[in-house]
Amino acid sequence: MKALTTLHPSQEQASFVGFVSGYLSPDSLCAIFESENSQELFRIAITDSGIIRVYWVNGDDVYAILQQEAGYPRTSWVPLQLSVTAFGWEITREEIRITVNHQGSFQIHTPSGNFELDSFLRQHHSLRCRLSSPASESLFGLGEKVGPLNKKGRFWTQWTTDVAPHEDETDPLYQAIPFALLGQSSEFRGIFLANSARSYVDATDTENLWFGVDDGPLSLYLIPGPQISQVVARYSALTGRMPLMPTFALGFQQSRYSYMTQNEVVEIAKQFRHWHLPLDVIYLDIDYMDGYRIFTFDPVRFSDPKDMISTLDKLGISLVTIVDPGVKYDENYAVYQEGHAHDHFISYLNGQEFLSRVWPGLCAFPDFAKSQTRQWWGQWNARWVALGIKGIWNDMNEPAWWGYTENERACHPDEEVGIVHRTSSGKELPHYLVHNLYALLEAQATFEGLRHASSLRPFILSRSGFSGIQRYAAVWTGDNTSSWEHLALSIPMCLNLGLSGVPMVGPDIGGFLDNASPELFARWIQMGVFFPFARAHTAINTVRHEPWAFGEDVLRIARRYIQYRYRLLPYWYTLMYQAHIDGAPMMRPLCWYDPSDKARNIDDQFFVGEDFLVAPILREGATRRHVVLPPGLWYDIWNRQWLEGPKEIEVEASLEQLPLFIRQGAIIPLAPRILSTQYWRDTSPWPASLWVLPGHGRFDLYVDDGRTTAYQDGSFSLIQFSVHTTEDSLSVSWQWIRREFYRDIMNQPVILRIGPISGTIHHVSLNNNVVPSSRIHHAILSIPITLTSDGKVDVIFSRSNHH
Ligand code: MIG
Repeated sequence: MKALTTLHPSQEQASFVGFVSGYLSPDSLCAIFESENSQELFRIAITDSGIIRVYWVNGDDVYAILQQEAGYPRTSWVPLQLSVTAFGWEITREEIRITVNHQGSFQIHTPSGNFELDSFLRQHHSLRCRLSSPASESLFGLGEKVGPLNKKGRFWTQWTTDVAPHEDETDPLYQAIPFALLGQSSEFRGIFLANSARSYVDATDTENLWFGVDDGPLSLYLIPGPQISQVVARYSALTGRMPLMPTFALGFQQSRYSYMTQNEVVEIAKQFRHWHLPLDVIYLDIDYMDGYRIFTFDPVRFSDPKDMISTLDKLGISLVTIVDPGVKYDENYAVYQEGHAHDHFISYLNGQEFLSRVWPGLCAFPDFAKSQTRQWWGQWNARWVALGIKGIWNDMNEPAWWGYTENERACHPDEEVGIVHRTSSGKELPHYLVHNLYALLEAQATFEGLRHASSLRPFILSRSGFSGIQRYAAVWTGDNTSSWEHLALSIPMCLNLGLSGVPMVGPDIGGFLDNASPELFARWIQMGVFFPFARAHTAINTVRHEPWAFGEDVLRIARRYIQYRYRLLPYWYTLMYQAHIDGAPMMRPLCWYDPSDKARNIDDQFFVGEDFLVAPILREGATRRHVVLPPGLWYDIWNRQWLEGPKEIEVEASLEQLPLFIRQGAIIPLAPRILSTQYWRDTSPWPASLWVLPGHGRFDLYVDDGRTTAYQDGSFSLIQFSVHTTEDSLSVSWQWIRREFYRDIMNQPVILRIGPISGTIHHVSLNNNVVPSSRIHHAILSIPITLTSDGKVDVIFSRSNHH
């Protein structure tokens, strides 16, 4: 068996002795370097969006095949100009200049970021190179990692692994996203290491980063900024952006390992309604199945799933079931029979089917590298969803396998080299080269199967993934612990996932392992409703995590915050649209707006969109905390006061209170009071109201049908709202930017709530209609307006006093 080694600085072997020759292909420069014992081929190319690719081929070009299979959006490459300079060869394309020197180093200058790469080294099959990065730069991204927001100072591995994070130590975890975002003040740049074998970013030397792969090509995409948002936009254009999910994905979700009977599930649903708790989704964990056979229900405990599903539907609750990739090795089981008969499973090189234990006992594993297998899997999922199930939860997809017998230890990367995948063209790929792609390809298979079967948007939740997982799935961060450390850890983890192109993320609210205390659960749910994906979940044999499980006080707190989440759903939905359009995460670090040294290291506060600054309580017993207010004017929702940043303050926060600040000039669309996203469409306009905070600001509200893919054909609307405030006047205006979908918002009054209005404001106008001064006497001014079908806007002054 081949040893997979990771180069260590002390083991440096061959380095390049000189540049030999180069030639231009239509879209790239091929440079040939001479190393001690071989010639090495590099390709350099530039995309039309200004991303530079440095590609060092190692052996077979398997990765090209993989990228096709993984279906990244196509990038077009632009022709280069080549000229010889005194020092080496220089490639240019408009303002981008790349200098390749004799020692095999690259200097790349772009108007929005520079890269210096050198020390291209090889040992056996592993390749590495060095990027210079001043110690003062921060390192973000890298997907799902423990530790603080800034990832400098440590060695990070990308190898999808089923392991629960232990405090601040465990690496790697479930996701492998080899994307680094580097920079400081107003200069950020990104590097995507496009390789699905084990790879690493070594940031232990703070002046340099090493990028390395165990096998396959060293394929680096250098992504200029200069702003964080621009790097993320470019990176997400390269690896794909999230489609819109059904609105229930933004609702509150409840899970447990496991709800054991359908009566229990229905009971949980009724309890939510009994306690007036909004809820959109209930999850079925592995015990719903018949002997852990996927795509089956236990015939006794879940004897009438259709009845259960229709009861849930009536309560506005969607059912999502777990689907693990392991197919039980059982010759009387249809999924296994079909998979076996049609060669859908991973096998050894000699063709023998690979079997390993997971929950069902011995299992075979679909080979998602093959398009026929993806289609087959997609069809099983589509048939399953046709029962009325609303989404698929993919767990154990690193993939997790526990060995052949009880005594055998779990597989180690080194032991996975004997297993091969086969692409549709019949090409054999050793598993270790594609390991990190398993969950991505599974999600792709599921997504495409569901898309094919219906015009409803698929909902998939995945534990594992690789760069691009956002195109198919939301991600939860796996088996965290019910501890204060893990509560705090989930902020930088989810922020960095967002910066790594994955906007729809969240942890298990309350923590998975161990028992949450009432106080921890209250603090967690307060914070958790401000994460893009908000689901409470907990492990077998732990205290329950339904909101009423911790007594009345916690129930009241949970209800209040879940309700708040639901009021903000139109805001969240517009954020999801922004993520879809330009890759912007919904949950953002402070440095997204303020790249100062100070803000770059803050990871116990975060933004939701541009307007909400959340500063959760993260310590046991704490009823106050330190808050860093960024530049600007902030409205403290508890004290109802305006605070001016930049400034550091201490705030009080009883168990009921989550410190929350709203930006001046924010325009926040609000939903009516609803218990499920399934309800509002039929009963009230969307949004029901807009809260306008005095100041200067703009918000482009996005509206569509919330559940089908019609938006992809242009069936959506955008309405631009803006507010402008002077010492004594305030004006709000709005206009349609696009009006292709309006059923829910047209001709129904929407309440504008403007305020708090200071005493100095005497003139208020709405789309140039002056509000009679007799009406401007409330701290919050409420005025119903209608957005009419002809695209104009009417202000209704005749209806009075909505407070
Ligand atoms: O080996 O399906 O992370 O959310 O409840 C554990 C049972 C398997 C791990 C998932 C967790 C889920 C659990 N699963």
